Amino acid sequence: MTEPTLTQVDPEIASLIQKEEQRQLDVIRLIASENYASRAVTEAAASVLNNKYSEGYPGKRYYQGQANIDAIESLCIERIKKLFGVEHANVQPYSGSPANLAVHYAFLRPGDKTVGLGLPAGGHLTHGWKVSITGDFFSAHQYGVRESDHRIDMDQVAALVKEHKPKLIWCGTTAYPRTIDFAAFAQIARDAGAILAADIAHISGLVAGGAHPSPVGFADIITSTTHKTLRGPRGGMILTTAKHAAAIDKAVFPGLQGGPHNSAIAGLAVAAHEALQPSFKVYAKQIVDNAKALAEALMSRDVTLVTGGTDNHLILADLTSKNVSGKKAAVALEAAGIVCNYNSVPFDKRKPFDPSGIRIGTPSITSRGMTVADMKTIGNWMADVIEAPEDTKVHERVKTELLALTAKYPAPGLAR
Ligand code: DSN
Repeated sequence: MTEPTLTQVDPEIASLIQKEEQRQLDVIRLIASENYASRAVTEAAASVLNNKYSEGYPGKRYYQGQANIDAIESLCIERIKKLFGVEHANVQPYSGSPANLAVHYAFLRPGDKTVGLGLPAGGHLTHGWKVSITGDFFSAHQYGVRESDHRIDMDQVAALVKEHKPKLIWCGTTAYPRTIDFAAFAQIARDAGAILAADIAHISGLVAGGAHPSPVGFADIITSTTHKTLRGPRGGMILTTAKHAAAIDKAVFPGLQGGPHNSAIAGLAVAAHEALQPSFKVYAKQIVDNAKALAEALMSRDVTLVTGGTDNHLILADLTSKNVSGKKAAVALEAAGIVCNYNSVPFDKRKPFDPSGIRIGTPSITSRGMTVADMKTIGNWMADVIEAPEDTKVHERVKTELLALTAKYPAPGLAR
C-alpha cells in the first residue's frame, strides 16, 4: 500500500508550504540570520531520524537501538571539530538560545555575574538582556558601542569587568557589522580569571570559511546556531577546549535538555561536510564581498550605515536622514519583494518595535549565486523604495524588475 502524501493528508498545510517555497524563490531575502540550506541538508533534517529517542551521548545512551544514531552523532562531532579546529563539540543544543543557557548553567549559579553586549548595541537577548532568563536569573552587566564610531568599546568592557568581576564574559553579536576582536576579549577575560564565551551564531560560516577571524584559541567556549551563514539545519552547538568539555556536556544533558534532535544533528553533519569543501571558502568570501558591495551601493544613494560600512555579512542602515522609520521601510521593501528586518541602531531615539534602522544581510542571496555586480542593482532598488515608502507604483516596478533577477538564480534546497 502506498502511503498518502502530505498533499493528500493535509492539503491546507501542503499548500502553505508550497506557497512559502515560492515566496523564498521569488523574493530577495536579506534577513541576515537566514539562508537556504541545501537539498542534502534538508533531506537529512527531515528524515526518519525524527522517530528516534537517544538521551545521552554516543556510546552512553539511556535507550537501546542507537547503532545508527551513535554513528551519525559521532560523525557530526568529528566533522565540526575538524571544521573549526576545536577539541570538543556538543552538537545537541536545540538552538542558539538553549546553547547559551547551557553555558550559563555550566559555570554559574543564579545571581552570579556576567558581562555581555547590550541588545540595543547589537548583542543577543541571551547575553544578559533584562527580559531574558540570562538577565533575570543572573546579575548581568552590559557594555555597548562608542557613541563616536559605533564600534564595541573595549575600554568599557575592561572597566565593567574590573568593576564587577564577572564569572562569564560574552562576546558575539547579532547586529554588528564589524569584526570582533577575540584576542582583546581574551586578554580581558584572562586578566579577570573569567570564562570567555564567544557566540558566533551569525558568523560561524564566515569563521569556518576563513572570512572572519576565529575565536578558537581565544574563547574558552564558543556557541553557535547552525542555520545562518553555516547553512545547516535549525539547531545549535557548543565548541570547547577539552578542559570544559565535561561541564558543557553535563549542562546540555541532563542539565537542560532531554533527547537530542537526531534529524537536526544529521543535517548538521551534512552541512559540516559541505563546509569542509573548498567551495565553501569561496562562498564565505563572496558573502563578505557582496555585503561590502551592497553597502557601497546604499551609501552612494546617501543611505547612512552604522560604522560607515561592513566587514562581515551584514549591514545596519540608519534611516533617520531619509525620514522613514525602519519598520515603515521594511514593510515597503517587502511590498517591493525585498525582505529584511527593522532593527534598532545604537543610541536609537525610537522604540524597538518601530526603530530607526533596518538590518540587511547577504548570506541567502550569495547562496543563490548572486555576485557583486547584482549588489548595485539591489542597492538601487532598496534606495528607490526607502525614498518612496508610500509609492505603490515604485514598489510594483521594483517587484516586477527583481523577478527577472531572482528567476536567473536558483535557490539551493528548493524544488524546481
Ligand atoms: N533571531 C536571530 C537573528 O535574527 O539574529 C538571533 O537569534
